[in-house]
Amino acid sequence: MEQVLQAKLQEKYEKGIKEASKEEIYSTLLCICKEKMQGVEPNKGNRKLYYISAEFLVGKLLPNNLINLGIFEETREVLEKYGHNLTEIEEVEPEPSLGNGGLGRLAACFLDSIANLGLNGDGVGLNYHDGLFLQKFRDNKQNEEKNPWITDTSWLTRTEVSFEVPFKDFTMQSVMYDIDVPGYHGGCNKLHLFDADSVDESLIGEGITFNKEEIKKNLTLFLYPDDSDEAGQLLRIYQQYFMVSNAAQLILKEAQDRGVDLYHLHEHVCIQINDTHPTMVIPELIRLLMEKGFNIDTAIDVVRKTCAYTNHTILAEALEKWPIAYLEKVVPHLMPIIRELDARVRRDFHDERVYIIDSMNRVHMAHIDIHYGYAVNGVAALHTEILKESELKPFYDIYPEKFNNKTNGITFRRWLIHCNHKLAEYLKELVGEGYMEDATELEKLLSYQNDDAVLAKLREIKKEAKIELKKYLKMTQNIEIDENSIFDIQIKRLHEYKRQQMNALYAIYKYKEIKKGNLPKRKITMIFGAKAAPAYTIAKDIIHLILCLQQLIENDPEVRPYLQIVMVENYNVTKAEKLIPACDISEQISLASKEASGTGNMKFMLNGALTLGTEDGANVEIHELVGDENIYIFGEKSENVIKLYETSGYCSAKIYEQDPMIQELVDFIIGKELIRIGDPVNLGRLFKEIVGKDWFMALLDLKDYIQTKERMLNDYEDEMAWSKKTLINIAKAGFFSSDRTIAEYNRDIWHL
Ligand code: 26Q
Repeated sequence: MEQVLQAKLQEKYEKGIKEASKEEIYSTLLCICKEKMQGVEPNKGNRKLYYISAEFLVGKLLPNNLINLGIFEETREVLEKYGHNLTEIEEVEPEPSLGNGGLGRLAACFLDSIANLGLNGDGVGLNYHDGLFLQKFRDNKQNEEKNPWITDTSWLTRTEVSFEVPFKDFTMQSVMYDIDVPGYHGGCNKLHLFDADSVDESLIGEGITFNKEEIKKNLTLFLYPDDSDEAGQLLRIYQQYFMVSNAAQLILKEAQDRGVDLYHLHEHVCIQINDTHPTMVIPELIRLLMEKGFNIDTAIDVVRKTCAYTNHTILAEALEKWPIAYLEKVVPHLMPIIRELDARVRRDFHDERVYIIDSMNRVHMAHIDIHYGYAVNGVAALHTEILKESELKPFYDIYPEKFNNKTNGITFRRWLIHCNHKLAEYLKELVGEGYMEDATELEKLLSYQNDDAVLAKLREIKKEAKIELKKYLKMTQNIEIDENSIFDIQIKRLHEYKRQQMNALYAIYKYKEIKKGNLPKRKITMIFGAKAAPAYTIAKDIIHLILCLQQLIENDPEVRPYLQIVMVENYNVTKAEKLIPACDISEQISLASKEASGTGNMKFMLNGALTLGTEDGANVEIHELVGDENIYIFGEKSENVIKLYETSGYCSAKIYEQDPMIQELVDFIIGKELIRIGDPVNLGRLFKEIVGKDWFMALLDLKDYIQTKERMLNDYEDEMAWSKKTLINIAKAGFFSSDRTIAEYNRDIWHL
């Protein structure tokens, strides 16, 4: 590495390693990685997977690629020898912001595991120039700014591949960019990101505003811009069709290049549809095959045997239903096919719940996937059960054989080896290197659960991670935190169902207790990180509440020694990598039945945090693995929550009126302390929402939540017992390796 780096730096900048700047070293390392990846054999196989997704939240690529190419350690040592620090070099890389949250990050973990397992599978998506917005706090509120992440030296490689994508009134020429995805065990796949040269960044005005009608210029500017109005929704349909038309053309081209007889396409190609966002690939492929001479029956048959669908949500508002009128405006050439697909459903089934086109002339995208794909999966055991038993029951009754569960996973390369190198090395000392291949070998750790020296070492590693986070927060936000406090962390997209507002009500509870003189044994540092969708008013109000509480407590000398709230600005993958290793309490407090899986819960567990959570998503499986003793579960069970919705049996106002303690906490939102700091409009609106509606039942679980968290804080004081619990969590985390998840997808769905 030393010689290669030296030679390259000389060639590019006429500098030695010692003299080179961080930026120069970064871009040189990038070139070295790119060249190395070009030399890696692409993974091969008879059947090739295309994982189509509107989001790939890959995170920074330098450390990831150095690890997977097996040159991370070497590089670090060489840099150190010349007075540089690899962590500081990593800072130079802008994080690609190609995803919102869980779904996009899952796609990135999957690409890593697909390559790691040597499977032949590429990702296909869009190259958003400014991705998801950059979050800035001003006056205790979220502001959105553009987030240009593509710089001169970038991991993207422009290819010669280009297609014509037909819209109603015009066609657009695409260009395909590739990002290499090297496997930890050699082999290499690609992430194909489609873009268009006509896209014009100068269209962007103040913040993230732009002309939504100028499709040729705006198509790939942003990830899911505001879809609260018609123009925003139309743009989303343009983006989706652009993505899938390119994907379909690429798939057919690659198949034909391989000499595949398209009548046997399904034997050579498999398409995974990541949520409904790429659903139009089904009618588009049918259309393209018919252009090549297929009759419609055969085209449908081949496509059905090629496509599989993953569902990531049961929230009604996230299940896509596009008005026919919108599709007619953007892709009228797909409508005859969609109508035919619907007609066939109506011929075979007499249940309007499974129709593709409903009585309000809306096209249900998930229904296309289920009827015209060969597999449907949920992302955690509970989620799949809910799909089968309630949300998608009429479909399960028709096609029981299509439904299967694939519990999510995370890549241990990024979420342990990279983000918590010290822990990874120590685990290697304890259980051997085998766990890197087979993560379930972490269970060997259980034999150390009563070993005081091991438990002490785990605490030491946690403390070091807390000190690292302290330095990072000081550097990035000029915030001082106390490494001797307990770190209680909730980081995820802001959504009412995830119930950050319930956590904020806990903070109010604790504030009041401290004011009364009931002091906690140890300082609590509550950390939040969350972006709210720009048009999601209540989510932004919750951010406002948290930021106001942060300020209130910061300026109160009575409370500050015992409680601190920190809202991390612009929460993203890079920040997650710093926060997760430092965490003691992992907040997974969604309303039971609403969080399909969660994947942050897995990352925290692997890094030795204990879960404070509801019986929701993959929390249920974590609970089963670690047992009652090693997790803190509270709240209403999902079947009861589902019943409450069915019977309209929940009334937050009743709880508010009948419970003085809850009333006191909720009233604080519009009390004099906060109104002095915050905006009465935002706080008043949030107060009204919680008392008058509380659709995700925060007040229902609030008491149990507070009590359980108090018990947890108490337990933390028994160092040995707590450390033993963290060890058991790490030991049981192997199941959540995305290598396991991908092996299951391959065994049951892809058959690559
Ligand atoms: C839909 C219509 C219009 C505009 C936007 C959308 C939209 C965008 C993003 C709908 C959904 C998403 C993202 C969903 C998501 O991230 N789901 C999460 O997926 C994770 C991986 O499976 C799960 O762990 C989480 O539980 C789930 O919330």
